[in-house]
Parts: sequence; C-alpha cells; structure tokens
Amino acid sequence: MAEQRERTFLMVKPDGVQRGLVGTIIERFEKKGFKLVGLKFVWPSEELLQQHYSDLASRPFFPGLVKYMSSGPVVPMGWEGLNAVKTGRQMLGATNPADSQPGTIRGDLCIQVGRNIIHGSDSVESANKEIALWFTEKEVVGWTPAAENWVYE
Ligand code: DAT
Ligand code: MG
Repeated sequence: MAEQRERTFLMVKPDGVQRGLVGTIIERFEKKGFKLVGLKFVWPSEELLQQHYSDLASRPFFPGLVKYMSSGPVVPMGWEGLNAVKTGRQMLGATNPADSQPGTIRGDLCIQVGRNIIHGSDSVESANKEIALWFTEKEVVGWTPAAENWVYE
C-alpha cells in the first residue's frame, strides 16, 4: 500500500537531548508502529536551521529560535507509515505546550513554546523537503520490519 510509505520528519530539539528525552520520544513512535527510516545525532549550524525554518524568517521570535536550535546537538529522524505526518503532529501536541493535551509528547514533557523539545513536519510536502535537507539519499533506509503484517492488515 503506497499510503503506508508516507514519511514525516521529526527532530528532538536541543532541550530534548539535554534533558535525556531522546529514548522516551523514539519509544513513542516505535510503539505506535511507525517505521524508522533515518536517524542521526548532529550539532546543526545556524545556516541549516535558517533554511529549515525559512518560512518563519520574518517572525519576531526567529533569531531566538535559531539560537536555541543551534545551541546543542539534535536528533533528526525520518519515520514512515500510514498518515505519518498527521498522526505525528497529533502525537506531538500543539506548538505551545500550554495548549497541548496530556498524553501528547509536548503535553506530557515540556512547558513553554520556546522549549517544546520536538519538531514535526506539518505536511507531506514539507516532510519531503525537510528529509532532503537533513539527510542524504543514502542516509534514508528502505526496509521491511518483521512485524509489518501485524501492524497493517
Ligand atoms: P511547530 O513546531 O508546532 O510546527 P511552528 O512551525 O509554527 O510550530 O514554529 C516553529 C517553532 O518556532 C515552534 O516549535 C516553537 C517556535 N515558536 C513558534 N511560535 C512561537 C512564539 N510565538 N514564540 C516563541 N517561539 C515560537
Ligand atoms: Mg512547523
């Protein structure tokens, strides 16, 4: 099924890494049944982050956002599965953790919008752009999990 191959780009932000939440965050997507297709640990440059957040360049919080995001290592990831983009966003919760429901990652694990621990693509189009920005083609791995037929009918 082609729709199972939808990909989203998620990234544990520097505060998530510093607070030791990488494993907890990855666990949620693994347990859900999504398939990891790319993962790395990098300290990103300001230039890369300016590209990643180029849509927000005119916003007053942009300089602070780039400074925060480049303040330490992050964990960029590609995840694949049915409705991965929309469901991924639901699992993240609202942009502002104060508006995020309990049970979501931001609702459970953080407090302020400027330290909201995780990024998730907002559309299939931006997911594809973001995966191409953070990963080379070879770093994105196509594979079949042993449990695939137990996740999808
Ligand atoms: P999201 O990360 O939920 O996709 P976004 O794309 O609108 O949200 O913004 C990107 C990040 O910028 C967001 O995760 C945190 C920061 N941000 C957004 N709005 C902000 C605000 N009003 N004040 C401070 N930081 C903000
Ligand atoms: Mg966004």
